[in-house]
Amino acid sequence: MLKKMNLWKNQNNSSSLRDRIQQIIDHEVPSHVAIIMDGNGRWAKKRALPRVAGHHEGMKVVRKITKLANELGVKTLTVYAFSTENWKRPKMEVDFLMKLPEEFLGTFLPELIEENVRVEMIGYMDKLPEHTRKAVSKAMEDTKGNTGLVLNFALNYGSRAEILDGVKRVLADVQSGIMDEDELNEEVFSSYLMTKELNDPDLLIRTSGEIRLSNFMLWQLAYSEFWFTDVLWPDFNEEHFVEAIEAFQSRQRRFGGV
Ligand code: V0D
Repeated sequence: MLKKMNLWKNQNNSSSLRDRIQQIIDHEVPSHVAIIMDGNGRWAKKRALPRVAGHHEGMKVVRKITKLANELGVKTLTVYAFSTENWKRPKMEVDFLMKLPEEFLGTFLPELIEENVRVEMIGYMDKLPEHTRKAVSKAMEDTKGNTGLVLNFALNYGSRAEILDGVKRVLADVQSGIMDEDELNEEVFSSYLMTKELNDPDLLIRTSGEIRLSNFMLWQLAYSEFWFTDVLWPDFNEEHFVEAIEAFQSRQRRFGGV
């Protein structure tokens, strides 16, 4: 797998990317990596291109990073593709974004299946246009038996709404007698969230220089390592991902128990 990748060799005496990847694999790889993919609009603006050109370029980066994450042995990769706030954008931009899942899957689904990737999603799916929902549902269906990386798209996701909905469902279950109030603890509450099937992220990456969570996985990121970069998402590449994982591993070595 590794030799098929385009891993340029360094001219200087620093480790080649391939060596760094091997080093990573030999250590504790974060099981769940979450990414806030920011900076697509800024990338386009810098090039005097329409914002949607940045989104389109960003889509190709999702594919590249999925492939690398799978090869590193990451179990779950969550990518924040569309927030509940993003509806405020111009209609033509939203319409373009809503076609990206179809384009992404039309191009890459066969490769994802080939690589044993399972597609999942979190977010308020019912609010998405029918064509988007159908594409994502088909991808989930076609990959449901796969046992490699879980590629989890956060689509129309918002963390506060997720938590409130969880609270409401807990209340309903207590009122109907399905659950006793005393049974409620952190683990039980986690099972009322959209991420119930997933471990909490070990590592959060955010691109484009913003140092905030923007309503992303507020509950789930309580103990995660954070890694921020000024690199814009369309410019994010394998080396940046490797750098983030290396930073995670060196923090684990310095501060991690045992
Ligand atoms: C734009 C950068 C892939 C962030 C990445 C609907 C914003 C490119 C998907 C995708 C988006 C989603 C589900 C799926 C397959 C692919 C995607 C959206 C935006 C919003 F099953 N990229 N991508 N979805 N962008």
